[in-house]
Amino acid sequence: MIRFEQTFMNFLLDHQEKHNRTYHFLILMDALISAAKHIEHYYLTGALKGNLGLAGNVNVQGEDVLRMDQIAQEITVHYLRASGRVIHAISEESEKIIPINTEDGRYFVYFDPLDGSSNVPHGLPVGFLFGIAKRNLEGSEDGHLRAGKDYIAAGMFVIPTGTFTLALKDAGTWRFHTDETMDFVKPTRMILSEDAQEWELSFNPAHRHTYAENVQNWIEQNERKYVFRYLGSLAGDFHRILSNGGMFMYPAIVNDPNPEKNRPHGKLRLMYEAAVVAFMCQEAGGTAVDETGTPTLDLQPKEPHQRTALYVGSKPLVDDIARVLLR
Ligand code: FDP
Repeated sequence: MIRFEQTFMNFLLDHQEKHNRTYHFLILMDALISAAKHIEHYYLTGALKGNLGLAGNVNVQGEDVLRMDQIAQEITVHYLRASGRVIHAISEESEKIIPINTEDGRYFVYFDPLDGSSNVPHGLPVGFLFGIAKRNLEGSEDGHLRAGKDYIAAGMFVIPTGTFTLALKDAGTWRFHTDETMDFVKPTRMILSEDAQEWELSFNPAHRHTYAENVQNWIEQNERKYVFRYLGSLAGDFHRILSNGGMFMYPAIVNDPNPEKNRPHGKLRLMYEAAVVAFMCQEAGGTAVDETGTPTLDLQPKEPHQRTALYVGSKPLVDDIARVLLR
């Protein structure tokens, strides 16, 4: 007998019916999945086609734009537009908010179509991260800058591993794998491990002496208790934390010998990186805070590309470092 797994679309249909929801969200998710598959295909064959090199211009954060970033951006905007369900989108690759279907759209989408750019020239894992908020259907709407606690869903594709993780508000974080037909199948509920022996710590050790002193001290006192892993791609590193528990952190950089390199507000982008993983983490039983110990999901963005420091993972670990940060 052939064993068939439940497909993502059947899973989502069940979810929507159970909660008496519309089909619009399914159409949006179908668009995001089509985009991710399209990007994954380009990424897998990119080295061959010369798509993984530098494109020669810079993005809004002043970083080199890889051709693959531009391709991923174009693909995603195409599918979001075709879905007809999106009002505005905010993307790492576009300085301005991208108007899509401003009259009839239902959702705001915040995304980074290719996160972890240092992995791109090597064809190693990168992420496609997204958060979704819903239009306020009654009254006026000014909501394109939503805090993470107002997202209805957030997820990530780790490209090119064929994995997809989606968190649904108050309904858990679920992981799917690609089957032989390239469908995402086999929903597996992700709950952060409570077994501290499995926990991992993830941060860029090259920066550790540039962190605030209280953070450096915390690392010194705690690092030997856990396994250390760092891939340099938020989606990939967080993927491991969701499976094994522990904590990913990208603290504020405040003690760089070259003060120009300091990043007192952190490096990661709030709307399409930090809030996305914080949302997935919360639905899996974990939590996330910024450099002041404030929950990441409570941070109200003031501008689309706002940065934040991030500590995300198992609740006891994040709570422990939050106590130090609050001092
Ligand atoms: P990258 O700059 O390589 O695109 O979004 C930023 C991000 O990647 C994250 O994916 C990753 O966790 C982090 O930055 C890596 O930064 P460092 O190179 O400073 O470690």
